[in-house]
Amino acid sequence: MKILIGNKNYSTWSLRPWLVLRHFGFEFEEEILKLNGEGWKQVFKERTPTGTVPVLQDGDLEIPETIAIIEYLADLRPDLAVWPKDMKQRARARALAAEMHAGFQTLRSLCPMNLRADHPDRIDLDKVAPNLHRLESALGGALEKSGGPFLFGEFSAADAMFAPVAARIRTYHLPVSDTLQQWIDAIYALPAFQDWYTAALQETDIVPQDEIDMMDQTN
Ligand SMILES: N[C@@H](CCC(=O)N[C@@H](CS)C(=O)NCC(=O)O)C(=O)O
Repeated sequence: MKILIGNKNYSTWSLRPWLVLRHFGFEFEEEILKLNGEGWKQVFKERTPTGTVPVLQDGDLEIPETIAIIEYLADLRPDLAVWPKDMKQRARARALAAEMHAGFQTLRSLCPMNLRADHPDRIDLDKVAPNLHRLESALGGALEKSGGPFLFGEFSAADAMFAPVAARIRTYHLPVSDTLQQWIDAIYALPAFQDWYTAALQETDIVPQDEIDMMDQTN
């Protein structure tokens, strides 16, 4: 099994299924397709079905969508709790994952993931307030019910889906409750996340569209 991913410093969609692969102990290879450099878009078009990463390759199967990759991994190993074992908890976890996939647009566009960076006081908090408010109720609510440290107790695909949010909150010093902060600390302490983060810190490529000093500020 092989996963094509983007630069670890920047690629939020790659981080999510990679965390599931690593945390749950799947055997896999990875290849980074850089989201920068001359002709990178052409490389993406040639190497991936949708012009985007991540892509999971398993024999003749090629899966280009994050949630579908995670579902495939959960199907491959039903003995692992990729999603929570309890059916109702699983439904809640999948709802959160779907909300992350489709929502939080302001946070995603104004606060690109940039693991190497530290950018306090750069974000207009009024603009991201509705997204932060929803994070507090969605993630905070799950954490209060489960008692933590992760959204449904043990680390699951729901946490993987929101891991880039943890990174954004940390990089841009966004204000969050203690409950959310403890979850962010738990994400950063997860060995699988640490592996990704350590590799991200060693990267030197710059993706201008994800650098707050270089990106289009007209949002
Ligand atoms: N819907 C896709 C989104 C994937 C995506 O947008 N990936 C970004 C990298 S984080 C990408 O490949 N961007 C290249 C481009 O937009 O040209 C998924 O869920 O996996």
